[in-house]
Amino acid sequence: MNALAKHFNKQTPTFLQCAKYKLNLQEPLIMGILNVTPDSFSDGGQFNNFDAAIVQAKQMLADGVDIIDIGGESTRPGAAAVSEDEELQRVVPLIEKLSQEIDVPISIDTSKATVMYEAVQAGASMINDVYALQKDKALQTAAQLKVPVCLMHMQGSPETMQKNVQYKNITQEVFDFFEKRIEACLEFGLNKEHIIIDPGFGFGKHLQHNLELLNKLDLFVESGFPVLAGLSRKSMLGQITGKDVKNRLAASLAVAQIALQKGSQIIRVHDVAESKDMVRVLQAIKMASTNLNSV
Ligand code: PT1
Repeated sequence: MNALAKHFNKQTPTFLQCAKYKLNLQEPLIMGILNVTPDSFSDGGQFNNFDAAIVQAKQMLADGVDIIDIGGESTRPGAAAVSEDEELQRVVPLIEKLSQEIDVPISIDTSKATVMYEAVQAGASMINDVYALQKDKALQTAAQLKVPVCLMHMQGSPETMQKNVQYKNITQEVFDFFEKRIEACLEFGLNKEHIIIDPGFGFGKHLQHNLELLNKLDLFVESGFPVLAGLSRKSMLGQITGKDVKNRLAASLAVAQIALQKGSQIIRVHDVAESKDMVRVLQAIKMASTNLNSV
């Protein structure tokens, strides 16, 4: 089953080095979502304004965020692509300002090589790519930038991905995809310790696919690559609960907790304060169980 066997790290690395920031992979990391797209799926573009984005980032920091993920192109189902210039204008000034003002790594959520490059020059220290570096020059650029990269699985493209969803064996296919992408990354000289994998919940997947991937997340963790899970407010939670996007906090916490219990190291969330409390509770329970074992 484990098609990633070839690339197995004996153990998941202990740290993730994001430029000057060293993140501890032994405890759950919270990646806070900062969208600067006017059509962002769950905040309705509330934070497309520069100053509001700074305020939101500072709030996330106060709430205990570990990484801030900045995206200038929406990738929710049905979203249209934006031009490179537009994306650059949305993210670069914000990253410049934030990286000076707050002491937390910034991740750039983009698939465009130029945006990756400019974002890292502006102060970002991680790349989050829903196309897993498959777009033009993305592999070369990421290798040159020497920052961690999250490789996400997607079937199709955001605009049409929910229209023709097809898998024979979703878990196997997502595994095979990672194997190929990791191989390509290593060929281009990316550091193995800079690779993070993400099954891409909601990206060309039906509810049953998303649930299978969540149930099998521990298999991905066993590959030895850190696993990121992005489930926050997604439509799969709406399908289960019947709630609209504004009322999916409890459902989001439930799935984020499952992802962490299955060993995933990073959760990508909108609600940082609430997620942080959930993480604190999990950590307290884990500590109590290790203490018990040692008596
Ligand atoms: C994700 C992710 C992402 N999700 C990573 N980056 C989005 N690494 C953007 C829905 O079904 O999971 N991992 N960047 C947002 N994309 C979606 C997809 C938003 C599906 C909503 C849905 O509602």
